[in-house]
Amino acid sequence: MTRLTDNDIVDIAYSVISYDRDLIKKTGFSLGQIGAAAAGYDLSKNCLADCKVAIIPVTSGKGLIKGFSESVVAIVDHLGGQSFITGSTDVRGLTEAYSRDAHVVMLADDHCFAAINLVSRKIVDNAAATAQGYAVALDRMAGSLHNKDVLLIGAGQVGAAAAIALTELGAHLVIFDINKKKESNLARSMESRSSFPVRAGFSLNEALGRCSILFDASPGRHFVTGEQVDEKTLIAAPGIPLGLDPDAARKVSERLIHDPLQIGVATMLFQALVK
Ligand code: PYL
Repeated sequence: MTRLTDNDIVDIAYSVISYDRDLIKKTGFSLGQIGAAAAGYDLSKNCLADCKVAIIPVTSGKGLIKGFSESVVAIVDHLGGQSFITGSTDVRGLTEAYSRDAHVVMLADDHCFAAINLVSRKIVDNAAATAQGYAVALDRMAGSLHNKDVLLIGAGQVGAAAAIALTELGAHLVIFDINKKKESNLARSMESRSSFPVRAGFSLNEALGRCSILFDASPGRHFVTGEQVDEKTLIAAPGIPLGLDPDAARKVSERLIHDPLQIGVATMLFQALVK
């Protein structure tokens, strides 16, 4: 998982409303609707208003990321939750969350970003939640992924979770990773889950030539060029940094879903609340 920089998240807190408007324009669905759908959470039956969420800053490893906790608060509050950042960090912050009757805690070190429901004991991991939320967003943007070829780039933690989520949405997977062993391992592991052959073993250029619907779960920067995308390209790109080079990003901008935290945090919140 690539560690975010303060620059990656600098504008989240003040732009979450315009971000959501843009997401609705691209997919027809809001951040809340996408996160709830990915979690199987019925927005009509529940409300987040009485859900207190404590965000606990964690100083371990490379330490705090400036704006990280504030960004998570902005996303949770935009969705209707009541969130606060604990005054203390780390363990004392956890005791504070309990003493302030938090329902859910959210905290991240350099290896794991988790949401934990203190009542139901449900544990949610950001990597899997991000993959599931982005798969739903791509499905909505494509009108449906059922029986459509989707190129999944990246066979790591997010890619592996995305492979399952995309397959469950009916996508026909083509899998690419620069590490061919990881690529073939993921393809093989997906065979039993998919009613359609899972394809792999292509060069990136061949794979991009076969699919117009892309899911970029890789940490690679700018490896997809403007010549490799066109007016039919749809891309969901949870990977940080963005895999599209500036020319490709410009060409696909209206059909590109890419954010550093929003969809992952929204999906985590709703998944933490579902039994
Ligand atoms: C959760 C993000 C998504 C992509 N990479 C993950 C990352 O940057 N993880 C590190 C988060 C560290 C947060 C720091 C703080 O400010 O509490 N411990």
